[in-house]
Amino acid sequence: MTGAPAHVVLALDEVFALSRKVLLRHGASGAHADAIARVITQGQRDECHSHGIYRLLVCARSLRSGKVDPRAEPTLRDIAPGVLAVDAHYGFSLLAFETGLPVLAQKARGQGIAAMAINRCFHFSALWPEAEAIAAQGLVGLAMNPSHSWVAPAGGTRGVFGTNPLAFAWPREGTLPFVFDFATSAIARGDIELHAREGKPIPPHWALDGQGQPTTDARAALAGAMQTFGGHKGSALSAMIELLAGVLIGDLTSMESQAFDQGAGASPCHGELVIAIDPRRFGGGEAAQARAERLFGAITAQGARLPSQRRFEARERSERDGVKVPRALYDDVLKLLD
Ligand code: NDP
Ligand code: PYC
Repeated sequence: MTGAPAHVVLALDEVFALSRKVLLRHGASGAHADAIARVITQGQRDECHSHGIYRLLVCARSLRSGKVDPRAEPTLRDIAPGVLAVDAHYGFSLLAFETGLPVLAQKARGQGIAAMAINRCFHFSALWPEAEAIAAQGLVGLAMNPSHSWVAPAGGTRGVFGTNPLAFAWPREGTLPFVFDFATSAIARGDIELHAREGKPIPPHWALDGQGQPTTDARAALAGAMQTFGGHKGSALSAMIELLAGVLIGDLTSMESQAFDQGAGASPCHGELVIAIDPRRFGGGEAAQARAERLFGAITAQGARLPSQRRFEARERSERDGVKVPRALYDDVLKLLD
């Protein structure tokens, strides 16, 4: 007996239109709905499943919590020749990023390097779309942010750090940039949530249960504490992100963001630090691009892959064939329109 197909296939413009409709239905302004729908479509397109269509459920929950201002208009503040702050005014982060990017790029070109602090934003998205947007301007990009204190420090058992992503992009001539973007936890929390939704076990190094023991049960992991990647190394990087994208920019750490949520279950509210570097203004000179290409060539020549290669292949496939969305997830998203 054949049942309903396990997946639905959507064209990218259908993903965008559906996302936009859900967001508008939950009160987002047109500008926020556009900025969010663009990034959710990019996530699904690149098969970044933890940050694709699934995020519509998270955004809707955040909007229903009443914590997010769905119509907030970001404002810019010029802090120094190389420093810009964008106040999201408790709206989602993506419109704030889009608003600040042209000024950040202009400052980076003028100064060689510039930093943008995004403050008071609700944050749910992957960072590679932002790193790629910086690289598309011919600039090197770095982005990082805290989240909620779900992650235990190496050697500990209780949450202190967020899943704290770190993204980097290096522009390349005539081809897609070199990009990596990873949580400093062993895996993004969104992936554990997807395992929990689908009733699938997780690898034991991802998280500890409530008794501080490694667990393969996704629900026990969500109730316990996640682990950092690479033990003490991920732990130190995660602490750095709390300091740079929390304390330094005058915004919340992951522990403070968790407290701010007061159990509402909204996306974390905190800041983000974005850095742009103009490679033409440093000492690498004309040879820099060719030398970078030699480095990438030495990686791929031995059969290793560059980070983002999987995503870029997925992108090509999705642009051609559309994206596959699990039927249960699609149905849950449609329910958001009821
Ligand atoms: P992954 O572990 O899936 O991937 C991390 C990076 O490593 C990617 O750039 C990936 O490229 C690359 N990579 C994976 N395998 C290899 C390999 N064999 N060789 C070379 N490179 C490889 O990501 P995470 O689960 O850590 O994070 C997923 C997303 O979650 C990120 O986009 C992040 O921004 C987001 N996130 C957002 C948070 C927030 O607060 N907003 C919090 C935490 C995470 P590829 O994609 O091509 O596989
Ligand atoms: O997947 O860890 C995660 C995450 C946190 C906030 C947004 N995504």
